[in-house]
Amino acid sequence: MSLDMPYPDPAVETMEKSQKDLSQDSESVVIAQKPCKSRDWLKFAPLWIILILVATIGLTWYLLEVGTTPGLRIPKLYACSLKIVSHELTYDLTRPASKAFKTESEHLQKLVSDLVLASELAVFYNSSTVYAFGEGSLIVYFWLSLEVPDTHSPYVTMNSVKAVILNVMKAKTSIKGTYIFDQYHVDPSSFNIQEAKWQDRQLHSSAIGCYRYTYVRAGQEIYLKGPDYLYTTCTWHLQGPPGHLLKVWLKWTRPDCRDRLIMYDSAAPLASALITSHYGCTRQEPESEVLSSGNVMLVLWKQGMYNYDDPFMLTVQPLPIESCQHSIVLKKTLEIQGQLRTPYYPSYCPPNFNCTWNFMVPSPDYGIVLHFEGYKLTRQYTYEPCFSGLWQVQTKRMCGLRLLQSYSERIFAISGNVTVSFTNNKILTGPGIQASYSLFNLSDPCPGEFLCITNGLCVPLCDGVKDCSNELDERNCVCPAQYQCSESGSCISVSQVCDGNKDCVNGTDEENCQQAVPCSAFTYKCDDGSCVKKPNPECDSVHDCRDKSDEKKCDCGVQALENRLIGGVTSQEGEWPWQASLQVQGIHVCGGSLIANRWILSAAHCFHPERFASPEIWTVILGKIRLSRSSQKEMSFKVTRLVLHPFYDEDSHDYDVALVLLDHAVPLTSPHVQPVCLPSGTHYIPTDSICWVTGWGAANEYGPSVDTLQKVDLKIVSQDVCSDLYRYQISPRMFCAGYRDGSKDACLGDSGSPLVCKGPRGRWVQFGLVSWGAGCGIPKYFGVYSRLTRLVGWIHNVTGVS
Ligand SMILES: *[C@@H]1O[C@H](CO)[C@@H](O)[C@H](O)[C@H]1NC(C)=O
Ligand SMILES: *[C@@H]1O[C@H](CO)[C@@H](O)[C@H](O)[C@H]1NC(C)=O
Ligand SMILES: *[C@@H]1O[C@H](CO)[C@@H](O)[C@H](O)[C@H]1NC(C)=O
Ligand SMILES: *[C@@H]1O[C@H](CO)[C@@H](O)[C@H](O)[C@H]1NC(C)=O
Ligand SMILES: *[C@@H]1O[C@H](CO)[C@@H](O)[C@H](O)[C@H]1NC(C)=O
Ligand SMILES: *[C@@H]1O[C@H](CO)[C@@H](O)[C@H](O)[C@H]1NC(C)=O
Ligand SMILES: [Ca+2]
Ligand SMILES: [Ca+2]
Ligand SMILES: [Ca+2]
Repeated sequence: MSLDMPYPDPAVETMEKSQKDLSQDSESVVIAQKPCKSRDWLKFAPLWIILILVATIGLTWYLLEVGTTPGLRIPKLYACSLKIVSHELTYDLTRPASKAFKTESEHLQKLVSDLVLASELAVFYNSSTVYAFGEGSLIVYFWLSLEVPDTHSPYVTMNSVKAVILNVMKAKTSIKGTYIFDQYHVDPSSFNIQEAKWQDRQLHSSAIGCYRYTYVRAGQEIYLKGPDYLYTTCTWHLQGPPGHLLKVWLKWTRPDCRDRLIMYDSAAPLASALITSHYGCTRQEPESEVLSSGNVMLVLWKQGMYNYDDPFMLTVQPLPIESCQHSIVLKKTLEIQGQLRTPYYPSYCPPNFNCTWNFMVPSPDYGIVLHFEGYKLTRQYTYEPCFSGLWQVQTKRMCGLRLLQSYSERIFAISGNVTVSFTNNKILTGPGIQASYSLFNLSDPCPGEFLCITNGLCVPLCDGVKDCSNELDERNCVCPAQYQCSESGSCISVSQVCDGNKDCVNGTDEENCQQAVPCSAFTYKCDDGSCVKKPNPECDSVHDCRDKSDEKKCDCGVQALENRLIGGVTSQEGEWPWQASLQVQGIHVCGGSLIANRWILSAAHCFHPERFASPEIWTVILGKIRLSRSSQKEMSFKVTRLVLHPFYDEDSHDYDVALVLLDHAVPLTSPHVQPVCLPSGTHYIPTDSICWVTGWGAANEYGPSVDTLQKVDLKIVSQDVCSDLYRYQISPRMFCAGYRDGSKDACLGDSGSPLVCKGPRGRWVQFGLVSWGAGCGIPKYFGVYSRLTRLVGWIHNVTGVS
């Protein structure tokens, strides 16, 4: 299609040609003056001899200076800008096709060529081409093209070119400090030069037909008009006031497009100035805010599918460049005291910036912990460049790295004044970075827990789950996943603690059951932060916490059928009142569970395929037993929001949990629709406990579902056995359940369906949800479930319910 053709600019072409002629003239200025008519040569003998002499000297100089192999010439291209203080930007100058643009470009190209030709670079000069104008008072943007013999190429660098041209301007400045050429007064200090590639220039000219210039004043936010669909490429040249950077807000508005938006920290699409490139309509980042380092930015659009509507919204806003130097005086507390943030967080990191934080530590007993989500620091051993920022913590240099995990950097203070700095030398950036900071007790960094040295996090010690990647939290445990009697050192089951029977020799397992004790892997944390020794003290009608918080929020996990055990595999009405059917176009796709009056818990992988990612397509049905038939007890809901765990990893299935927000609150008046209980983070379920999984058995949307809600009892498998079977695929966020011989169909429950265990007083607690597994009924292969005790923190944070 002809629309794809690069925009032909006759002005630019002729200018380039004339500049080339000009440059050739200058290179061969001596040789070109050879006499034209040979028979007249005697007449001009003295002049001729002089000319020969001059030519010889010139040629010698040329060979010595320019190189012995004049054949190989390296093209060099720069994107430059200059500020013309004597002129103002006019509307016509923002339109490359206008006559004014053409006239002004020709004058200014002459200005540039004169500058270069008056410098040591004269022999290398090829052309200069004005490509844009900007405000302030008139900024001219131009390409400078040189051709340098390969022997000289290493010496002609961006910095040397800049210095040489600045010298010419400075040598000829007026009293006012400007360089004057005809009627133009140039501010030499404004000279800006960036390395460019030939492809950058081609890309730029391919978009020139759909070029828009926008100036945005301080305090203003401008909505940028969408692209012109007659073209396949458009550019927005954005400019703000000096001393400001630009923030571009981008929101993709359609589910189906493949448009691309590329942002540059320059006025031309220079690969070396690329800030970020966004593919359209992926749900990973429906909305983002991108910052430039200065007051110029270029946004380039490339068409995906043909659209009648804009698939995105764009605004631009200038923000004052803020200094990122902070002094923080820390208080004597172990609580979180604040956040370190990149400028204008949660905007993207600006290109080329640095931040410094000076912490005053109140006493040498403390260290500082910086806690990151989805980002970690790794030691920089050599001085290789860092791709996501360089950190300096006291004397240690570290590179930032984005990953789907949490991480804490623990700083052992050398003095009371700890300096942390962050530098982003790259142009290519990503989402802004923040870390919370707090103090930790140097002699007891993780009270009741284990300090995992590989990620700086405190993890449960000797609870049977290898939380730390070096597994040291489960090494050398005297009583792994058990309780150790203090008097004899012998091990008893955790469920025997505070159960009324003396199981340790002297009965220490029954002591201090009503008092606050140091926290550990199976103690329960009350709302006031104190810990009680009794495992799973919630909702057993005994006040175990001083603040009685263990007996609050007990309206959950109650079956409609009073503790009546029903045989078989088909469920009865009201047996699992939290069970949800998540449907798309009337077809059951995944299971879920009601956990609060507007929230359904399910698996992240249910929503991961692109076509299942938007909330609008989903319907949630509660109180359902038979898929084929609706009953009066059923309630149906639309979905307003899907929240996948931010660390969910499609390949490893790690963090396979999602929350579904219903369009209205569930009326909890019917015993057939009731929420299930969520476990506490230290909820204890012994290995070999029998728990239940429910569901309609659809393995995927095409897989067969059974009509009536099924139930199956399964054994909880120890984490070691599970890991042995699946090798390294089992993370601390997973556990196995099933039978060694595969006798029971462990894949009966559908993805996202709950695995529930019976707690005290017949209350059901959801311990897991169906995630993945090697296959159904295969001997020795268990089903793998998401371990909710490791995920409830996130669930509470998102739902605001605790
Ligand atoms: C020099 O300029 C001409 C056009 O004027 C262009 O065709 C040629 O490729 C340029 N050479 C380099 C190395 O940029
Ligand atoms: C940090 O940034 C400031 C300006 O924001 C600059 O003056 C300073 O030189 C930078 N320091 C480093 C170490 O890059
Ligand atoms: C802490 O140290 C930094 C540099 O190491 C220094 O700039 C700052 O003034 C110091 N602050 C105090 C309060 O001593
Ligand atoms: C640090 O922990 C030790 C050992 O638990 C304790 O004795 C000390 O009081 C704690 N110090 C602070 C400042 O909290
Ligand atoms: C356990 O009780 C016995 C007798 O009551 C006593 O002799 C022994 O010292 C006690 N052991 C501990 C560790 O308290
Ligand atoms: C929950 O939010 C709190 C406060 O914002 C934060 O400290 C904590 O790390 C979050 N927990 C999880 C699991 O996201
Ligand atoms: Ca552990
Ligand atoms: Ca006991
Ligand atoms: Ca209790």
